[in-house]
Amino acid sequence: MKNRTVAEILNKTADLLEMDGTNFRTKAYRRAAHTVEFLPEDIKSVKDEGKLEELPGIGKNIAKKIEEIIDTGGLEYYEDLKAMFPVDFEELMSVEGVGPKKIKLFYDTLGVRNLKDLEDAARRHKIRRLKGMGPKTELLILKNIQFARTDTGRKLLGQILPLGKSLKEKINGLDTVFKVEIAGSIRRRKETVGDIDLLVVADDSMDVMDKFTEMRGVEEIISKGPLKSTVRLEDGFEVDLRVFREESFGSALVYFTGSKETNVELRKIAISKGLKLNEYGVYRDETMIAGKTEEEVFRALGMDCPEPELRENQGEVEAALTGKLPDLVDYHGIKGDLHLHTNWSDGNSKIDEMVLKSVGMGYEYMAVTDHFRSIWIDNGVDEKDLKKQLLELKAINRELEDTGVDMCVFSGVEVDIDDKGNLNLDREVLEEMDIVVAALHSGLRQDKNELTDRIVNAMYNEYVDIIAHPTGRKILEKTGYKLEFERIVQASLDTNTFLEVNSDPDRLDLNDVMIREAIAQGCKLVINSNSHSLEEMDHMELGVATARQGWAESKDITNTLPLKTFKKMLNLN
Ligand code: DGT
Ligand code: CA
Ligand code: CA
Repeated sequence: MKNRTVAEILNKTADLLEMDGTNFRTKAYRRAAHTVEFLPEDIKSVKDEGKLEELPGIGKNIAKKIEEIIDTGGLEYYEDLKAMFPVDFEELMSVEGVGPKKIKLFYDTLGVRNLKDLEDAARRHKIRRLKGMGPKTELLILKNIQFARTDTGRKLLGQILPLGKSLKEKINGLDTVFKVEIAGSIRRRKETVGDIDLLVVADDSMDVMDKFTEMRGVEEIISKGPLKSTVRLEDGFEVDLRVFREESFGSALVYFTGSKETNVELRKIAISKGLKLNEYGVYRDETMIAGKTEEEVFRALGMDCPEPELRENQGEVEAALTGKLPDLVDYHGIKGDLHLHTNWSDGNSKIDEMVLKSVGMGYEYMAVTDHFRSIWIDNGVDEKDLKKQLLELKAINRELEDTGVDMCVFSGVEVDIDDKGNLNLDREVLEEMDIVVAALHSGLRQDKNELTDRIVNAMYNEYVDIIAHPTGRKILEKTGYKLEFERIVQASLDTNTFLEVNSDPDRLDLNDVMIREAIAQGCKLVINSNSHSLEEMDHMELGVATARQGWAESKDITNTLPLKTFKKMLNLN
């Protein structure tokens, strides 16, 4: 047995002891764990020589425990402690900032047993009401939960959505298939996805299952039956495919779109109306009264049909019952991408290629916002480049006008916010730019207050229009920097600076929770792709999905405005 494994069990024992407050015993186990972990020789040979007690911090009692671990691979004392608290301790401990004491508090007061419970409690604002907690801790916990999910085999939505869509197309191409839809977390557009769920209506379900399980890219057939099959793809990703009769397709969609939590609420409503709801339909007594379409199912329950992005049991059920669902921003509602990098800086496409792509995407405008050179961005543009670029943009706009193409290309730049909150670019240059995007790229180890000050300071710069990727998070990689988000929101309102929803699949920043909070305060946002290539411009839909998850409507998103209104809003001419 490795020293590290022994140390780990000792540390976990210390964690459990710490739930009841740090006492000398906790400290003793921690010290012992440390000694074992950093011991140059093999702990087993020390034990065999009978010299455990000679090690620093290891007394008779802990020496016995170490012997037990080495001999049996486990520790009864640890198991006993674990049994006292029926919580998924390791899962909860994996959330940065959540330690034994908080776990005990959450369990005692809110009954939190696992990550899902913790997420629910935080989303329902139950954490902020606890002693010693507040809205900020709550928000931080939510952020860190996403991060903690790194090891759970979840993948980025941006990675899986294209795969899901191509599977859907493939299956749709089968002769015996009438209908196919993506369900599950992908349909809800959750930022990370556990597996792909597909629902099918088909003539001959066994034929569909044969073709599905024999598809190229399938590495392993996990299960195969006439109604449900599961396969693992070569990249390790699992796909569930289920076949339903057409009359049940709507209720199957409702059920397998989830979320589980929303389903629970829906079933309660069905029961309260004397109905039964399952994946096959809505029933009164034994008679099926709805099931073919989702709308029909929701109507039978006396409610409007919430968009899939809303189905996280975050108030959408009540809104659907009272006719108060939001009119979510449309996937085709974006009129222009305001954060684009070209080959003038670190992008790999030319301006005119990005212009063509924007036209193809149905935009009315776009902004070229190359990085301004700084110590952090050495392949950025400098003042001279920007002056030259302005001339090129003028020429491009003239040409677009001459050829009757309705596209306006705004000039712009993405500037660093330095460690004092200033921009490293002269006023005269900023003044020339239509769109100034500012962001933090460095000095991120400052404390929350300082980081917030820097962003707020940049917002008060009269030329700054947009704060890009405001929290700096990378999904599955790192939580964002710590910010006082209420102050950012307030400054956004006071200065009319837009917070960005960045569509980069790794970022999706702001996230759904912050979007909802910001728009509730009246903030205006923009959704940008932050592209460095033509392909990345297609990421816009991920940003829109995130905004929809944050209940954003068209009125909340400034770049849904048509060109004329948009220009007026930004004082551009
Ligand atoms: P994922 O795959 O972890 O990203 O998340 P989902 O939501 O896609 O979850 P998944 O694939 O386990 O199941 C798909 C949907 O099926 C889920 O959103 C709701 C429904 N569902 C699955 N199991 C249950 C269950 O035990 N109870 C209820 N009410 N619904 C379930
Ligand atoms: Ca799923
Ligand atoms: Ca599934």
